[in-house]
Amino acid sequence: MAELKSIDPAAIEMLEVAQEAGHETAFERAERIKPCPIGDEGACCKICFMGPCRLVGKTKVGVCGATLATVAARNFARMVAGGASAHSDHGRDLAFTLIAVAKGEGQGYQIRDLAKLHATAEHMDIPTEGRTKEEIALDVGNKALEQFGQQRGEIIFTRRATPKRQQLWRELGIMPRGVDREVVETLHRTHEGVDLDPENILDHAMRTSLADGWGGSMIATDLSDILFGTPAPVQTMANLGVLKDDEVNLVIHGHEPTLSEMIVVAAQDPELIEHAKSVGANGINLAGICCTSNEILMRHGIPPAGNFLHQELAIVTGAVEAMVVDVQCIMQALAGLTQHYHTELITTSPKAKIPGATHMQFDEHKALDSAKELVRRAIDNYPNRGKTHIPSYTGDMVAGFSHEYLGYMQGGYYRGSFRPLNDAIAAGRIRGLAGVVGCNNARVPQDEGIINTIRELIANDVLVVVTGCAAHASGKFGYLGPEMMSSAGAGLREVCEAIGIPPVLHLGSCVDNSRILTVLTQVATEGGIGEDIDDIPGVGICPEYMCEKAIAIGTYCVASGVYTIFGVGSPVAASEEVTNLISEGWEKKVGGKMEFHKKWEDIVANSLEHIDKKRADLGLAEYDPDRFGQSGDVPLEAFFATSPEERNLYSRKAYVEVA
Ligand code: BF8
Repeated sequence: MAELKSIDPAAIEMLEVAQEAGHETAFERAERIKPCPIGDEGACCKICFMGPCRLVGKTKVGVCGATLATVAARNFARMVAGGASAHSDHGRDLAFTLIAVAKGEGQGYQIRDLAKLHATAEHMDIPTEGRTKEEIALDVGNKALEQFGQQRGEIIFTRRATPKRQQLWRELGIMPRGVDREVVETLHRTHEGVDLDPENILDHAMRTSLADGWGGSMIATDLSDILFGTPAPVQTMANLGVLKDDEVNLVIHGHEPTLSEMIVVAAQDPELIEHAKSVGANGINLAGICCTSNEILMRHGIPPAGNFLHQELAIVTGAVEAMVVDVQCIMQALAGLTQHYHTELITTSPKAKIPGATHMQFDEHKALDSAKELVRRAIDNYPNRGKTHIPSYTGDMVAGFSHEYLGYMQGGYYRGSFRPLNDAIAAGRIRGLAGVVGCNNARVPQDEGIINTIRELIANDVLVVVTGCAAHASGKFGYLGPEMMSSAGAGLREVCEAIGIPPVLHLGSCVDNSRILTVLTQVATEGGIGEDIDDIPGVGICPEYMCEKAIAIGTYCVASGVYTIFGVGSPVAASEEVTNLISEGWEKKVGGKMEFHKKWEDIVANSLEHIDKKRADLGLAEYDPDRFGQSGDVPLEAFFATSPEERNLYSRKAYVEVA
């Protein structure tokens, strides 16, 4: 039974443990609670109190006369606003942290990446010559903050897009002005009785999403790099097996790197390590869940205990002394579940409290003190540990591929560029590019869509970049290790071997999808495979999306020119008009389109078809899997000889063999 819920053997094992203990998890709740079929497809309008109106059957309009398309478009736009708010508020908090550090008020923090500070300042027209790093950082922090409240003009990082794309956004009237302004305007337009034209609503949804991708998220990424360092490759392991039976396990869960960075520092404090030993533990073991995990993984190699659907399973191991959470993707169920274990659930953000959890508010001005207190608390809880069950599964992985590092690895310090990548795509060694990103969703088997999509893509010579929970899945299944070259097509494998990279590259957390925008723009700017993002043979894929943030990311990818495919099912399926507006309609406007395909096989087929079409449009050589090398052919023959059903399970078999 549990096997159908996840393809991850660690999850399957822990679900059985939870079941034996009589504890329900999201996996069972998703089975028990069927989705509301009306809301599921975008046909429920609960914007005013004459409703909620369910636009099904003969009911074609709501009490106010709103059509199904208007309702579905409004619901969609509100999802984008919700997602954009989450990413952008995260970016805003980093601006506050940078300002505090620049003023000497950010205890424990420092400006780690001077080169990135200078590069960011340059992008913001902030002078650097003859100024201290604190002076520059203060200006960068303040300029970043301005992007949120700006009322007119253009969000500053949109100038990083190609000139052609910037011009297109201006012509379409979707160039974002300020982050907060676009989000507020979405809420206004979608209030009862305001914007009732589905197309106009969806245009503004694009504008709002651009304020996220090229605004809030990009600010979050850049300022994190300045404060904590721009990632470079690190080696570690992923999955619940990273928890340790003989050490204090502190799991950090959520999204913002400010607190987790300090916890990494605190966990190395000799006094605290001694304290851990004094309570009988052999040390302090940090692990992560969700995107906070990605942040400290990318910069310090802290191992991820898993992705979104692992948060409850980590508690069920009985081996977690404290789960420290900040914001986003934190299940309320953790509070109830921790009652059955010694684990202390600790909330740290004033924005995110959970009844039943301990609240220890994090103050960035006393960051190190706060972090030490949290680590001490976890240590003090170690003697309360009862029986544990840690599954032995881990996947070896390499993470830390910032866009700066991608340039560096292709040409070295002096000649860093995207030319080798463009040449490989033009020659057909690499068929195309794919970003596989996003969540787990308890409504579909965990990791199945992500892993099978990635496996098929690399086998077909598509270079894959991953972020968010899709990156965790890739790590768990060994896809982020160089060994996976043997599963790549011959051409892709040649490139990976030449550069020394796995065929799947971990680019970071979900706000780091902004790195993908930067990479694609650099590829377009390098030349040879088009002038803009929509010319590039590439796709964006979110196989197991779960939340509004994913929809916001998908929308800014589309508005930036990317064909973006989601799995699970469409939140606007009830309206054919909206379905067409966000696919063919958006493609005509911005070159990217959004589609939803429930089966990963369809996601792969559509992706490859699109990549080949873009190759043909560019006049590039037709993709031929046999043109390059012989390496990689043997395992692939076996792989392609299997039926799609067998391939569905192939990843897991391979994983179990590796494990
Ligand atoms: O921001 S991928 S489940 S953890 S929302 Fe959440 Fe989705 Fe995971 Fe990261 Ni992104």
